Amino acid sequence: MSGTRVLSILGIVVIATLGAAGMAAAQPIVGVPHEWQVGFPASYTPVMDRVESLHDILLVIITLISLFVLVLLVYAVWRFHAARNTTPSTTTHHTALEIAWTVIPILILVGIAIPSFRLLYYSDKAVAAAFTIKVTGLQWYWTYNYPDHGDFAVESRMLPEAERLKQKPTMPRMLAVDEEMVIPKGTTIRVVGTASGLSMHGWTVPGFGIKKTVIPGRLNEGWINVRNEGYYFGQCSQICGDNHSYMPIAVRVVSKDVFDKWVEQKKKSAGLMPATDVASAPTNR
Ligand SMILES: [Cu+2]
Repeated sequence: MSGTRVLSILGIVVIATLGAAGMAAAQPIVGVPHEWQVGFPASYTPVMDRVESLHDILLVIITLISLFVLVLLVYAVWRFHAARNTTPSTTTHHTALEIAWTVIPILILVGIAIPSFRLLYYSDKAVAAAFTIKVTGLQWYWTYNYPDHGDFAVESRMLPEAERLKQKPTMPRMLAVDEEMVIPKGTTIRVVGTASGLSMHGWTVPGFGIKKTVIPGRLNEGWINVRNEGYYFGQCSQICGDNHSYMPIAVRVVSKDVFDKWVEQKKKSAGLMPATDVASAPTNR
């Protein structure tokens, strides 16, 4: 093999390694709407998996009911047309039929309610959560507190278009924020939400299957466990006021190592000792 050939192969290897390292450092943009998208966004959490399965079951049930009603209507129009049915029936009551059309829909609704309530309670409370994040909706931005990591806070505001182009041009317009909520992948995280001020807000990330209305003076709970690293986006889903449409939700999911490093850095810049935990955190806050 000639010297130049070896050099060029080496060059390719170096470039490929650097490229891979660069890609590993930045998370891909995953949870965003796509053009011509129909139906649900892709699912990234166990809760959203179940939301999609429930939707699939319901779609079958409502399709069968709609087809059944359509067939009945078409049959009635054809069978009881004035020309075909010159002497109409004088029957006004049919007890068995009336019981059937009351009881069968009740059974269908109960059949739908059972998986629906099961899902509601599955998404409601985190089982064995690794830690908690407190989400606060303000007019008009979000703060994320990490009470199990010394209670530092992250303020998350939408980047105006000029700033986005300057700082984060690859991020989607109207969804990019100055600081994302950062979480580790594959970890169950309890999300408790409240609002400050007079407005309610809605902390909603469609791909996570979470939509928590956050209310001043109350704490609402949900949980997330995101499988893969990346950027995921959502929007406030309560009509909360003037700048309702300018308070996007951006979540950066990273590896556990990167998350730990990020936490250390946040603690330092918040003036917390690196070893601060819940037990030794200052109590005068
Ligand atoms: Cu809002």
